[in-house]
Amino acid sequence: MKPGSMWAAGMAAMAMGIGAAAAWAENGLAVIGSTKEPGVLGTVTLQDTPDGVAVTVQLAGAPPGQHAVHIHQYGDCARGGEAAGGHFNPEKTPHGFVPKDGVTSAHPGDMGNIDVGKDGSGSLTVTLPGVILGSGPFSVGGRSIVVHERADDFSQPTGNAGGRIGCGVIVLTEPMTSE
Ligand SMILES: [Cu+2]
Repeated sequence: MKPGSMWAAGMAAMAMGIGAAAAWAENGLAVIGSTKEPGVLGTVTLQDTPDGVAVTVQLAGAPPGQHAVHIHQYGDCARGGEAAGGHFNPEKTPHGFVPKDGVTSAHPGDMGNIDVGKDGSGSLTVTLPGVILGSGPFSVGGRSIVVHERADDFSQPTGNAGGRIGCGVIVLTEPMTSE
């Protein structure tokens, strides 16, 4: 959708009396499951904001240390997470850290690392600028979130983060409203 038509859609929604933000600002959830048993469990909440997709990752049962978290191409966690394919990379950009590099110089789901403590739990809060859940070239709804065995060192092509220990598909959820 071109910026102009996005604006028009927003105005049309407002005219219909639907909350302007709720009309196209989607919410999402990914439930992270382990690729091995026993293993990592977690939830990822996602929300469209004017600044991009706001992401909160919460993990338990993970090996202590840093683990890369990325959005991968396909919404399929079969075969130990391999069915998720490679990094979602619509513009064939280098690997990076999208909060700093933007979608012109990083993959849209390059969200860096989560810090996991000795108790196996950790959280990561990050906003992915230029990314959207709903629709458009940088839309991530229906793709997957992969947690890797090692830290992302931001090297090419995918950050040298090793195997896939956790995976979850991003589904769109009912908007949270105050009504
Ligand atoms: Cu990855």
